[in-house]
Amino acid sequence: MSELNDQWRSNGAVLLPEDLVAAAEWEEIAAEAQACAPDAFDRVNEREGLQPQRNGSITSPQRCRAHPGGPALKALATSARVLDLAREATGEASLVPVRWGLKLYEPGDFMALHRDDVRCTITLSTGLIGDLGVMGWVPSLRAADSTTVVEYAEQHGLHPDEEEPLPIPYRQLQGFDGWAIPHHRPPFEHDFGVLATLCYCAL
Ligand SMILES: O=C(O)CCC(=O)C(=O)O
Ligand SMILES: [Fe+2]
Repeated sequence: MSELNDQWRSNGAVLLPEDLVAAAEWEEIAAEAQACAPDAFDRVNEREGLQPQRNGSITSPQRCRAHPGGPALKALATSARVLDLAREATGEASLVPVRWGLKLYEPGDFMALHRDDVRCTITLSTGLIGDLGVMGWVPSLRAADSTTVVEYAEQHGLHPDEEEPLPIPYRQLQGFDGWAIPHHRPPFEHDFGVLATLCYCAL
């Protein structure tokens, strides 16, 4: 059994090796993200509270800007070396990249407690620009049904911090089980940050 798979199974989170992506490649992806910023669109959900979806995901209030990124981000998301490690970590040989994109955070932007789309067997996140700090999450609810997650939010709020947060490293890929584990982005406290997320689905 691999070390990455051990981490995945016990924590639902797996930090990919720091040297997986060269500094020059990160630089190119970050420069591309900077160039995309003026064309980013608003990503706003003003419905109150958590909204469980029929497919098992849970949407919730959020505010930020987003952009699908350009060819450098696509090259990373679809590269064999990243895919191989995502497959090793999850133990899912059929994993394929399904979508990727940028989230641009400004002061006060946030994403309340939610569960990702059902196609996100594993999500890989990294800070491209700025300090992305930590993501709040509740790994103890990994196996919980949606009603339990909604009740948890009613009790602990939309940004619960009872459990250890998950650091989102700068230019290093942090994998997590965002479909099963409820997670959230607390209100952003820095001037500007760009997060890249890559999503892989087991067919
Ligand atoms: O800002 C983050 O780190 C989390 C973003 C997130 O959960 C999402 O895009 O689904
Ligand atoms: Fe998410």
